[in-house]
Amino acid sequence: MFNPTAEQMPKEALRKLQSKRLQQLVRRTYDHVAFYRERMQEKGLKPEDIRSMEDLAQLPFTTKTDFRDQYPFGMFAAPMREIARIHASSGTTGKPTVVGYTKRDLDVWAECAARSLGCGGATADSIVQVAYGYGLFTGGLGMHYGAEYMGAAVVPTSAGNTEKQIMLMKDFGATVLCCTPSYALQIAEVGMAMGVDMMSLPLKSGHFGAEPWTEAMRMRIEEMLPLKALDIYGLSEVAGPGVASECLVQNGLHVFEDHFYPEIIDPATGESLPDGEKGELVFTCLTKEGMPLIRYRTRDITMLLKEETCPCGRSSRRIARLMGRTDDMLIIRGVNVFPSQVEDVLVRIKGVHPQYVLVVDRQGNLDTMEIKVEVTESLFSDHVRGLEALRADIHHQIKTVLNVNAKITLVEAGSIERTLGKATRVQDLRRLN
Ligand code: DLL
Repeated sequence: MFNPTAEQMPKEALRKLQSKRLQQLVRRTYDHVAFYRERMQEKGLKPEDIRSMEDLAQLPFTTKTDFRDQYPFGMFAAPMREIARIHASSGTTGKPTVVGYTKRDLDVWAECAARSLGCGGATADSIVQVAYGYGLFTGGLGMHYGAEYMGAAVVPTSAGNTEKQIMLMKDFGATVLCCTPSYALQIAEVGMAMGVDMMSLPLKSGHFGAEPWTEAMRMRIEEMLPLKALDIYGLSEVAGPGVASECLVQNGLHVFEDHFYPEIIDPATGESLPDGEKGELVFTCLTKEGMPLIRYRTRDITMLLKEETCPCGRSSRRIARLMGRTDDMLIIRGVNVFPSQVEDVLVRIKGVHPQYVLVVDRQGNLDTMEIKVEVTESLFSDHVRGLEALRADIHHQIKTVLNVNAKITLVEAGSIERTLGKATRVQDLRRLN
């Protein structure tokens, strides 16, 4: 464990620390960010009204739209001379979300990324290959500084150049791999095609995140690479990777809640939901200086696991694997579908590669969904009957599990475009019409 004092802190001490930090946060934002001051004034709140975590619910939420309205630096609480780095998350439409970190924020983030690596057993002896993209995206630099903070040796390959990536992984003896789960799968596939015995590499843990993935995908990755595939979560606005991480127990992600305080709310009403109920994840950044956040609505869907101690000894609360985002949810003829649910069905079917695209369209007034999915080469070169049976099986399983009548198109292995970062799983043509 990288920081046992913080990671095993008794609940009561943690609660006290959080309350103290919340008071400081509210004071700081009230004094330095006009946006927060106005919001608090609208509710008739003064910083001294917030004395403990029990008072948090009185504070208003912050949304992605608020960020856009304050573009680029309106949410910063520190002057530019104290801002040490700026990241931006790729808005698919319009302006990106801009985040500023002070030197101390970067240290906290690196420490939390180091805790995440420690969750998989990494130590100063580890060789950490960082195959997340470096740049405005927080994945590369986040894990890079986390590994350095831990004292491990970092191999900053970034994403891409996959064959060289595999050669270096083998020659340098990387023990830890950090990348998106879809890219981990691609590394495994390319390695096999190159004739590298991937299962004989000295890899021990993989820290995969930045996009939704499933238990079934974890099984696939662990069959192809000799590592424990662990889920890591983060978002630029809060800190990049290292807001929460799975440990080797592989049952939920520990939230580093001495810095990032989680809540789950009903996305429709904003009401707080009890542990064990699925809803939207909300974060309050208790210690951030550059761009503090109060009750930030992430749009990510998960739940806080019912409190029970984790065998790993960490005391912090855990969130379940993320299902997707409220804005990823497709509504097909009135049925709610997350791409991760489709993945979960596909990955379990023999002969299917977990590479797929969902094409959603509208014919007349009716929504249609086509699932294009890759199948193994041998099946493709087989006679047509094998393919027909597979197509019928996928159709049946999607209908049974998701209650959606989807058109299934089987395509050759390798024909769906690979991305180096976050995979693009949906083409929603309805938005173009
Ligand atoms: O994706 C930070 C990150 C980098 C996390 C590397 C983990 C590993 P953004 O680009 O700002 O930051 O995107 C944040 O990605 O709100 C989620 O919707 C999604 N996301 C991140 N991690 C996971 C995960 C980084 N483990 C957005 N499972 C978040 C599912 C994830 N979705």
